[in-house]
Amino acid sequence: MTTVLKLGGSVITEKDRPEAIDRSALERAAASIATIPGRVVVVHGGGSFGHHHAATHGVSTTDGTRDADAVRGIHGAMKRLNEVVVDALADAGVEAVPVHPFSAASRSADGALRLETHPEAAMLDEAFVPVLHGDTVVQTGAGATIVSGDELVVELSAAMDADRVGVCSAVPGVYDVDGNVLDRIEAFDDVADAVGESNATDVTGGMAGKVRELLSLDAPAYVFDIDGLDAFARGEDVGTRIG
Ligand code: IP8
Repeated sequence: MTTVLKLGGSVITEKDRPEAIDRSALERAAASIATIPGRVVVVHGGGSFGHHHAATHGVSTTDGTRDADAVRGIHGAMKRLNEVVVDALADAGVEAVPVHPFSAASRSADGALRLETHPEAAMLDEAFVPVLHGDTVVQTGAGATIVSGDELVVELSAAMDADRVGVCSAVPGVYDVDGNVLDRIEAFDDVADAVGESNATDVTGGMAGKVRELLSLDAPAYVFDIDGLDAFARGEDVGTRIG
C-alpha cells in the first residue's frame, strides 16, 4: 500500500505573515500522517514561505529567472519550511527524511517536468518517508521557474504506482456551482463550469489545474481539509474523490 499525500502550504503556514508556521495545524497533520499504514510519500506546498519569495522575485511556473540570488531566496525559504515539516513529522514518530526537488528535477523548454524518483523509491524500500516540497527548478531556456507541490504529487504518484493520493488543502473538497462539496469527479467536463478552465500547464492556478492533473492518475485522489485528514489516514472516502 503506497500513499502520496500533499499538505497544502495554506494548511501548515499562516498565509498573511511571511514565513510563519501554523504550528497547531502542522502538529495535528503530523499526528495523522503517523497513522497512515504502509509506504508514505509526503509533499508540502509553499504557503507563506515559497510563494512570498517567488512573488518578490516575479517567478512562477512559467516566468523564470536567471538571478541566482532569487533562486537561493526561494529555495532557501522552502528548505527552511521543509526542515520544520520534517522535524514535526519526526516528533510524531514518522521516519521522515528531506528531499529537495531543485537538485532532483528540471524542466525542458516546453515546461515538461523531469523528476528523479529512484531515490524516493529506494527510501520507501528502506522504510523512510520522503518529504518533498514545491521548489524552484531549472528550466531549459528560461533560467529557473517554480515547481508546485501538485506537480510533484502527480509525478510521484505515477512513478511509485500509488494506491491512494491525498491533497489536504484549505477547503473541504471541490465545490460545485452552488457551493456544495462534490462527492466524486470522474471527468473534467463534469466540473469545468464550477472550477473554471485552465490550460494543461496551469498547475498552480487553483482547483481547475489540480482536478485536471489528479484525473490523469490511475489511483483515486481525494481533496479534503485538515478535518478530513484522520479519515483519509484510516483509508476512508473523504472530501471529493477525483478519478
Ligand atoms: O504551494 C509552490 O508550491 P505549491 C512552491 O504547491 C513555491 O504551489 C516555491 C512557491
